[in-house]
Amino acid sequence: MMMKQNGKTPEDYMRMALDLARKGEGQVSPNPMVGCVVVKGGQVIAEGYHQRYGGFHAERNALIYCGEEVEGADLYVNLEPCCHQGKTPPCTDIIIEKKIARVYVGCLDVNPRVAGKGVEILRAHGIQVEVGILEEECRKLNEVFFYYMANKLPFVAMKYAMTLDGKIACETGDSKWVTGTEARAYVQRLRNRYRGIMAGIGTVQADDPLLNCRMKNGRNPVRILCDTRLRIPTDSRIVQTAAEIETILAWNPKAANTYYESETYREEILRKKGSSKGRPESLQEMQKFLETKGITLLEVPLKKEGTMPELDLRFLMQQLGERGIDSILLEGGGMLNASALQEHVVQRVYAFVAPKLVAGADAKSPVEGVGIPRMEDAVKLRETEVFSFGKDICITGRMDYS
Ligand code: AOF
Ligand code: ZN
Repeated sequence: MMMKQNGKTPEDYMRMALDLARKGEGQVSPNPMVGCVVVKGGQVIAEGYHQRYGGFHAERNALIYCGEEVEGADLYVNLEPCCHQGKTPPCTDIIIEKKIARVYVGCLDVNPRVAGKGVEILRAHGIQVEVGILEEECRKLNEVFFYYMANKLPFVAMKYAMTLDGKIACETGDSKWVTGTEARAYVQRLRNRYRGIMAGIGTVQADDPLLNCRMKNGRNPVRILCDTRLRIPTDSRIVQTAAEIETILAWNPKAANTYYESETYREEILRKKGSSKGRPESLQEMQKFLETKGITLLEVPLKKEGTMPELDLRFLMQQLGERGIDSILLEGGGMLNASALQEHVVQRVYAFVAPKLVAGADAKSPVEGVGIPRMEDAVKLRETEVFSFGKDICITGRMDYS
């Protein structure tokens, strides 16, 4: 497509590349979102983006059908062109082959197979390369990719919605809805963007959520539930839909065994027998039941033992990272959120705030657990931003644990 683009700066073209890159949101994980714009004589003569995991990279998508007309053109790309043979051939090859004169790079890659070598190769072939156009925006767009590449751990974003007086539900437990439709639509977009979604078993028991993505053309995140003692209701919507939506249950066999052998559990089964038939009585039966429903059981050691056992979330994150889960939207209750914060597994917060108050000392707040004693030692956010969604606002920022 030919477009008149006179009078534009490198930043303007990089912004176009970023807009193209965003079209891959939710489709490319754990690869980065990358967009590419090719400009000659003040006109955009080609463009492309990374459309899906395993597919061609942005640069190749932009250049593949170009002929001699691209000779001497400028190329804008938000991430350093790769120089390795991966699932697709190196992007540096096609840039050299098509005789591009100048390459404007948003930010360098951190993938050790690339990391500066892409730029080096282009320069060695006489191509002029400029690095750092809108660098901050480019790094931010792929914050998940950079974090996962460097740490092999999922990038976790804690998301919650609260009233102006800091409650996520009324004293009665009623919570539908704290925020309005616009804010909730944005949460659906986050569910599409993040590879996994995490909640605690308390949330499943209280709300029976689906934790899916209801955005048009959206993709369901992998559902990850922290269920130390395997207490998930067998008739919950999560269990009933596990055949269609990938579901991982993180649990601890020892804690579960103690629970299944306890009086409490026996009583619970007896009490429920009439209404909810078929709940397996033994732990082994329960494991088998969940597996036949399509749920993956992931054994995790305990961080805390006792009557309220807690999973080692750092261990869990390592396991999830190894399974290719690069990002997780944490929609936990107060306890899970507190543990995640204390174990420093959270990298970003999305706090939605609705301009209303419900009061009540017993009304739940977003992060509970044991608090930090001194205000001075509060976990702080950096690079904070505020967005409006209808009457609600969203405050977001990166955690600063230093
Ligand atoms: C992408 N899309 O547009 C660019 C990427 O798994 P592969 O073989 O497709 O290679 C992925 C790596 O390629 C990725 O980690 C990043 O370093 C580099 N650039 N990747 O998926 C793109 N330009
Ligand atoms: Zn590439």
